[in-house]
Amino acid sequence: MNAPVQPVHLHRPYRQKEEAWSVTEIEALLNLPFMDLLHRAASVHREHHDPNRVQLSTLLSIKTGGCEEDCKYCSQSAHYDTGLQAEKLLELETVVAAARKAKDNGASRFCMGAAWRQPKERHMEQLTDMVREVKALGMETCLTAGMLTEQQTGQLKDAGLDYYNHNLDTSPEFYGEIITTRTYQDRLDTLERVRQAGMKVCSGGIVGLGENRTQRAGLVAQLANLNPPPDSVPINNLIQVEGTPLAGAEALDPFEFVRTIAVARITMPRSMVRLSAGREAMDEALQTLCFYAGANSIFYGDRLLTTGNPQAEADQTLLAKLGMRSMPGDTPRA
Ligand code: SAM
Ligand code: DTB
Ligand code: SF4
Repeated sequence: MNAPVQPVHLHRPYRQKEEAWSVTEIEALLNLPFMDLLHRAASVHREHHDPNRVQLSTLLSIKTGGCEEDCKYCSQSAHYDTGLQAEKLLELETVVAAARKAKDNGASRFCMGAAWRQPKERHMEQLTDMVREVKALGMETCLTAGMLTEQQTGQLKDAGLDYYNHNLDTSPEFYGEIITTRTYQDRLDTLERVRQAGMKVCSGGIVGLGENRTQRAGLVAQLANLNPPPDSVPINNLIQVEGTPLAGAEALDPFEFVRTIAVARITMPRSMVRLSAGREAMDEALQTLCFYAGANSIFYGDRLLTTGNPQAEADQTLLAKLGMRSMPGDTPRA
């Protein structure tokens, strides 16, 4: 009788990588048969996290639209006519009320997003007040507001900011096709300042921009080779916004999205991998595949920043069906 054929790669020990991941290695992972890739990702996930737990973050746009940057996917860029009404920075009370509601609904982290190239000096007091008051509710705090100076990271850290979100978005090679108003190095520099100030880094990317598989591997390599890798890694699937240059782009194959989650999990075993923008267009089965592939965090609440997200009740129903529970904060196993 013939012995069953065992694929060699499944028997290689899951290494605790110290050396850098190459783009070629990551692309080889992306090229694996789907079942092999998922099995490997799910195994890494179980080694480091409880696979039945998911972390819930709620987003609020605290300053909407009118952004100077030209990110081709974004509803909030002043470079494109998306019909979005620009708004000023929200009042403290409005933000705190939204955070309280998010907490009551079961979110553990409150993420505040501002459509800025970088915060101005005159905004810092309002921002730090928001961080302080949200933190006082007993929630984890996260902010995304563009590039930061060293002084600003210090101010935010002192106010109690736990996480700063600043995405690399795509690979260095493809980046220039999507954003021309700030460089990849600008983004890396902000992440370094966030880390130096002692805050946790939330950094991920966006797929479905027209990048190829090598370029998706390039994004994951950049993230995984940060030392240490980001604590949170949001993987966004492009939400096509009318009026942006990427409206009408060819949609990414859903299995390719799941593959991207899986390689993020394998290459960043201890990080929280967030199934981020684009969930509203995914059915329950596809989201479940993402969880199986190692996603263990979602944006929770009926809105992202300017676009929709699944209703909180629908998410609760899905999690209940899957026997998954929300977690109070980031609790990796090791
Ligand atoms: N202005 C800040 C910045 O870019 O650093 C923060 C807000 S920005 C909206 C945060 C991230 O959301 C982007 O880096 C991108 O990955 C994601 N994003 C923005 N628009 C999106 C869209 N239409 N579809 C999917 N993800 C999107
Ligand atoms: C991230 O990576 N995704 C979130 C959060 N960080 C700020 C934003 C998604 C935005 C989706 C488009 C919108 O709602 O405007
Ligand atoms: Fe501005 Fe952020 Fe949108 Fe880029 S992604 S246009 S920086 S709000």
